[in-house]
Amino acid sequence: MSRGKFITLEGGEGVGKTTNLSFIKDYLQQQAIPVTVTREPGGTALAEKIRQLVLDKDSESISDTTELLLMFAARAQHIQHVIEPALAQGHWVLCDRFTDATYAYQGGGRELSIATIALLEQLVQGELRPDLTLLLDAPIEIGMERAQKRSAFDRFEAEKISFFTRVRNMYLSRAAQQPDRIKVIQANQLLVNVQNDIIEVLTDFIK
Ligand code: T5A
Repeated sequence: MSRGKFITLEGGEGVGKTTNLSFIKDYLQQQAIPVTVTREPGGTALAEKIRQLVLDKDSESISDTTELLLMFAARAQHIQHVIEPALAQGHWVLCDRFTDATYAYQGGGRELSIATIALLEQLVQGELRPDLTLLLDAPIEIGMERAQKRSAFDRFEAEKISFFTRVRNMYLSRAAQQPDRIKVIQANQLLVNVQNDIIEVLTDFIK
């Protein structure tokens, strides 16, 4: 059995990752591809507990380094228990955020060392990297407006616009550096148009 492909969805707050995740799952399944859908931080019982800790805005203040290590602790658990077994079984893994989010939020947003993130990436992931990343990109105000309508802000969503500007810039600069893997999708359009753009990228990838 051949190993599955690893696809990640990335982008700022409220750009439509969760909405498009189920759309992509349905599309892949229509192509008779077995899919495992998951998310970060999270994806296992322990990693979901870590997610609650890092998203809770009423907890004690979390240092930037603690936040970074918690993201990779959750990821180590997720890779071992969900991602690697699914890929080995031939499933395509569709993941709502992965390590590009760490580069964007902890590297860009919190301005932590990129070299340190790269070191942790190597330690936790070994050779594992996404085969394809869909980066949903929209002006920050659009995403925040959508996120605000959906639910109360979590600890990240309560950050300032300057933080999200650094996050977005880091995502876009990674996409510019790795154009073969990271495909930018304009998320500031009608959902049907966003999904047409996604299908175009996926069709090309499946070929
Ligand atoms: N994080 C995560 C790190 O700091 N480091 C890391 O390493 C990782 C992995 C996780 C948080 O953790 C941080 C980043 C995050 O702050 P999350 O829940 O994954 O949080 O991320 P959020 O961005 O908060 O997820 P959201 O659910 O808010 O945003 P989505 O999933 O991008 O947006 P979605 O699909 O829920 O859509 C939001 C609303 O917009 C509507 C939807 O119907 C929904 O109501 N919508 C549209 N409306 C109009 N036109 C369109 N094209 C639309 N698309 C969606």
